[in-house]
Amino acid sequence: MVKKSLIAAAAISMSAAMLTACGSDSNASDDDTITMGFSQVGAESGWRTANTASIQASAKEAGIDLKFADAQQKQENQIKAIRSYIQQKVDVIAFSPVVESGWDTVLQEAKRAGIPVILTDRAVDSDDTSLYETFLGSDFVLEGEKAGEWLVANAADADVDGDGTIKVVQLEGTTGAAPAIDRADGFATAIAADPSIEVTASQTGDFTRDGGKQVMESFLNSVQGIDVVFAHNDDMGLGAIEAIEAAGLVPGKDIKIITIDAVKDGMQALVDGKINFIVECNPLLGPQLMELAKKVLAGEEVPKRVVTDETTFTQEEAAAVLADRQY
Ligand code: GYE
Repeated sequence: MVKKSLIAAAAISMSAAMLTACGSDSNASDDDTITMGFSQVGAESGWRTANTASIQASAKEAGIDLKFADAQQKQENQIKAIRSYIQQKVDVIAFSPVVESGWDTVLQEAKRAGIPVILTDRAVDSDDTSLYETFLGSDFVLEGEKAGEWLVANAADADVDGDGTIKVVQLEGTTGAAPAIDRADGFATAIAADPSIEVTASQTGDFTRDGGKQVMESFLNSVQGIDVVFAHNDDMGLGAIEAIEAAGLVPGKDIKIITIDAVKDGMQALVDGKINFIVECNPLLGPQLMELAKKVLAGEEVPKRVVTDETTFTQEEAAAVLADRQY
C-alpha cells in the first residue's frame, strides 16, 4: 500500500514537472530557446514556396522554435496571426507584409509588448521606423530598373511588329504590395530613356499563374500589336505563356516576355526560349533572418536595411546555371 501511494505520488509530481516543462517551452523567455512567430503572405508562387521552405529549414537548423501561419494573401489574417503571437509572448515576430499600408496599429501593439519585429521580403510604408528592427529583402525598384534597362538595350529586337513603337503590357503583382509598386516604378524609370517604349496596358494578376493567364487573355483580346509582356513575377509570366500559346502565337518570338524571380520553372521557360529575360529575386532569406533574430535578441546592433544580392539572366546565362538552381 505504502509503496503504491509512493509510486502514485511520484507519478503526480512527475506529471507536474512535465507540465511545467511544457509551459516553459511555449513561453521561450523562460529558457534559452528562441520562439519566432512568422506570418507568411501565402503560397501564391514558386518564389513563395521556396521562401517558406527556406524559413522553415533554417529555423530548424538554428534551433529556433518557429510558429508559422499562412495568411492566404489577406492582410486581416496577418494581423490576426501577429496578435496571436503577441498573446503567446513569442520572443520575436517576423512577417512578409502582403501590402505596404495599414500596419501601424498592430506594430504598435507588438512594440508595447516589447516584442521586436523583423520585416522579411516586403516592406511597410509606415513613417515610424521604430516599429520594426530591420527589413531584410530585395531592392524591388532596382529589379524593375534592370528589367527596363534590358528592354531599352534590346529595343530593336523587341519591336516585333516593326511599327516603331514597342507596346508593353504589364502584369502587376498584388495591388498595394511593395514589389508590385516598386517594380512598376523602376521599370517606368528605366524605359523613360527610350520614348518608343510605352506601357499600353497594366493590370494585376495577383502574383499567381492563373491571374497572369486570365489578364493576358483579356489583353490579347483588347490590345492591338502587343510586342512585350513585363510580368512582375515568373508565375504570371508562365500564365501569360499559356494564354499566348492558346491564341496561336509563339511566346518569346511573337511576343517578348520579361519576368522577375528566376525560380526553376521560369528559368526552364527562359532556356526553352519562351521567356526572353529574367531578373533574379532571391527567396532564400531564412538563414539571414535567423541570424538577424538572434542578434536582435542578444541586443546587438543590426542594420536597419539588409539588401539581398541578385543578378539577371539571359537565355544563354540561364542554360549555364539551370542544373544547379536551388529553387
Ligand atoms: O516576386 C513573387 C511573390 O514578395 C518578392 O512575391 C516577393 C514576391 C515574388 O509572390 O513571386
